[in-house]
Amino acid sequence: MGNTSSSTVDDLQAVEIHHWYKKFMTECPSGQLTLHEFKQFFGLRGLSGEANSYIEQMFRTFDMNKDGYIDFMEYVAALSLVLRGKIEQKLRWYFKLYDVDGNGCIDRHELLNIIKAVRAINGCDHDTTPEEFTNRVFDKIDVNGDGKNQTTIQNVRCDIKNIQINVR
Ligand SMILES: [Ca+2]
Ligand SMILES: [Ca+2]
Repeated sequence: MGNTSSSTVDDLQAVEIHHWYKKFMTECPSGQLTLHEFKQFFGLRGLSGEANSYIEQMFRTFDMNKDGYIDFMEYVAALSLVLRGKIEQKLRWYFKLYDVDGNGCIDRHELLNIIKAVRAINGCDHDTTPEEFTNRVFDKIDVNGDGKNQTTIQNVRCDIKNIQINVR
């Protein structure tokens, strides 16, 4: 009954997951991605120190059970978050990614490092220096202007979309 009317969205996702699974198993036959393989997977070589630590931080946020590997389930969870996640979920993820020392606040220094890293990876020219850009973003998100040079997830919430677009 009604089994011929499967939803297009689900079909698409199944096809997509299959595609990603094939890619994953080709690049990583063991089914567990190490940090080194993770970098290869995304074609990242010869990164600067800042870019490297950004990638390592990203790896840690994907490795949800903290065993030092990204397995297929973690990989799919990460992909679906990046590709389809709701803004709130993405926000939490980005926040975790940016909050390198995990103290629940993003300070200016953490933000600067991320911006330097993203620029190093993207490798294109920008009108502003990373420092100028960081200050501009930070002044915008530090809405309570408490001068602590750090921001919490509440402050970032309203503006994360903007930041993502700008950083790219
Ligand atoms: Ca893991
Ligand atoms: Ca922090």
